[in-house]
Amino acid sequence: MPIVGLLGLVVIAAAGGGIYYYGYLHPPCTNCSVPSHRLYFMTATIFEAGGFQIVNGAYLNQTDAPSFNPTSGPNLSGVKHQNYTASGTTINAIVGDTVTLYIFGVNSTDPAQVPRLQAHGFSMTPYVASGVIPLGKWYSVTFIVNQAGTFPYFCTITCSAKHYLMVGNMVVSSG
Ligand SMILES: [Cu+2]
Repeated sequence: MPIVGLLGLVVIAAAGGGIYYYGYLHPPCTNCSVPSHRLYFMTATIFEAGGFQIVNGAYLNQTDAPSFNPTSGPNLSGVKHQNYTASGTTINAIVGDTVTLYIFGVNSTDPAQVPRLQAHGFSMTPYVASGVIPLGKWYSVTFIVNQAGTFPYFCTITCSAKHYLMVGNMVVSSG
């Protein structure tokens, strides 16, 4: 791969004789044939109320990740990113991608939710051993995918009678 493919340079302004460059770690990804940093926005609630749901996806077009805190979630204001439609439960990526998941824990009103539930869990071998998604708050994790294949993820906390169905997949292609 030519070096410019790894470090895309965009001339932002040449006013006044000065030339300014903005360096991307990767070029902005429009069809994603090169590794990118993907953001996935998800919700987690008991299976009877929807289970894991992907709300949206985005390519991050800057080096720094959005600021994040568990109460307000990711802050995308001023962050260079490109949204793309993502839904269902399948996280898509290609080998070399950095993937950041933002998952909000939804406190279900469905009586199937076990009493006094505090959180859902998140595990996806080999990338996430044991995450905790508190109800009413955000959980985030970032990892780099380094092999093609299908990687199941699942909730690790017994949250309803159909807890075992609270699952999804990450499908990684070789690019
Ligand atoms: Cu759960």
